[in-house]
Amino acid sequence: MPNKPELLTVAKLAPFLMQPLQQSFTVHDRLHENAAESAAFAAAAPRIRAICGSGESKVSAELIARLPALEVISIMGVGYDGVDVAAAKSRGVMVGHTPDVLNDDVADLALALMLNIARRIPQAERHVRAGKWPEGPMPLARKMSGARLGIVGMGRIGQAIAQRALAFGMTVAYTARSAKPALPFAFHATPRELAAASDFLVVITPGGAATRKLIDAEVLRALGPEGYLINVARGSVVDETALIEALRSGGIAGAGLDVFENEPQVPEALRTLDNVVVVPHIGSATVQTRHAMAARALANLQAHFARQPLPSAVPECR
Ligand code: 8YV
Repeated sequence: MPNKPELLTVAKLAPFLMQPLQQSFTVHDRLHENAAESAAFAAAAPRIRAICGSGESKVSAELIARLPALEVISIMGVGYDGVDVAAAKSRGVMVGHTPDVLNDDVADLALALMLNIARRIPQAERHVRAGKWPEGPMPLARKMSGARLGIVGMGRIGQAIAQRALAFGMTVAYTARSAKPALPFAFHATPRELAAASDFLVVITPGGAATRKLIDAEVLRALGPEGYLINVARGSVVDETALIEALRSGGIAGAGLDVFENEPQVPEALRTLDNVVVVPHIGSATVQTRHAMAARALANLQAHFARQPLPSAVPECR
């Protein structure tokens, strides 16, 4: 089909998104990243009308400026902190994302990390696999049920985490940009105050400039030697250097981390300290959820090229 709109991908996309994209678009797969193909990118750039990427993708003002025909950016992820939305908006470029369909998975992983770090499940598993059980039992772990949970960011995923925590008999409190009086949970004005009142502090706030290093040395000090930090948001929200220091010195009890400042690089300390559980940004990584996210990312593009509003435009573009 000669008239398919041209689309640039800015992430390695799963085949179940790439295949339908290729049916409707002429796809330039990460052509902008490849220095050897810079002439090919320069030639295609004036015709590129759409971008598709993942939650971690960078779509800078510079890239947007290089694409004069760009109309729409579709992110397969709820987070779009890598997209310069202001630059897109100033050019009238729409930005879409994929909220809601991943709430359950990310909330499930938050609880899984809490249980894993508190009950020391990875350590216990290594103990058995290494044949050490006959040498003696594991040290006693930390009970999670009934403990105090603090949630940083009380959006859709934060509320899904709260719901699950209630089933564990936990008391739930939160901090957010503003209090949500309809929710039956205590509001704290700052992460520091929330941390001081929490046994588990779960971070699930959007990334970006507004939340950069929101969880700093002071917040970790308030969480204290009995407290656990869980991050299922963005690595940028936590001061990783301060976190490593707190984990090394016993300033906090432990951490469960799905996200990191410089993915896929994980600092050696976080890979080797015993009071840390690390997983490679798998919050939404189930077959069911990733398929649902791909369908939403595709629906945003299809709606745009059918001259319809995006079914899930980011709030700034609604
Ligand atoms: C994925 C995410 O890592 O939704 C987000 O914001 O970070 C994740 O679900 C990714 O974007 C999948 O494409």
